[in-house]
Parts: sequence; C-alpha cells; structure tokens
Amino acid sequence: MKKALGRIAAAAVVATVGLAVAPAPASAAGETLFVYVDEAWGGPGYKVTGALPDLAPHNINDKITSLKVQLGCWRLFADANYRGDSISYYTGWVQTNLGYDGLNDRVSSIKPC
Ligand SMILES: [Ca+2]
Repeated sequence: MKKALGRIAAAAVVATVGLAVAPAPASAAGETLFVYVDEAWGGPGYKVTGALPDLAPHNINDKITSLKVQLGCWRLFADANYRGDSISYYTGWVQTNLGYDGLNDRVSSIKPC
C-alpha cells in the first residue's frame, strides 16, 4: 500500500510541472499538500506548498475532491481569502472524497494551519 501511494505522489508531482498552482517556493518546513480533482486521488493532481488565497486563477476553484497531506497542517476553506466552512488536515492524512467533510467541489482557498 505504501508503494502504491508513493507512485501516486510521484505522478502528482509530474502533473504539476508547468502549472502555476504553487508559485511560491516551498516553505522552510517543506510543508506539502497534494489535491486532486477526482475521487480517491484521481484526475489531475496539484502540489501545494504555500498559502493560496484564491484557487480561481489556478483553475481548481470548487474542483478539489480528494487530497493527501505529505507534510504539515493544511486548512481548506469553502470561500476565497480563507473564509467560509473550513477543515484542517495533518501530515499523513488521506481523504478519498471531501464530501465526507462537506467540502467536495467547494474549496476556494488553502493555507498552512
Ligand atoms: Ca467555493
């Protein structure tokens, strides 16, 4: 199982090349979150390494359905600028469908906790 997850993470990194989802450099702590458009880490994956107050410019606004936290604590918000319903996920957390937390296809901003 760990091997399979590792491959998914590697694929996600490749998928982010050329995309501007994470323009900021990785934080000093190396905090990294992977988010995916489809359930159970399917569809396009995006690597997040810093605060994103508005996902719209990154073309993933209200599209995120699953995630994996590689490192750190990340809080996802239903509205831009860290407003609205929110939930935090921690290192090692995997979520196959954000619908379980009421945020499927609703996330509009993300930042480290
Ligand atoms: Ca939203």
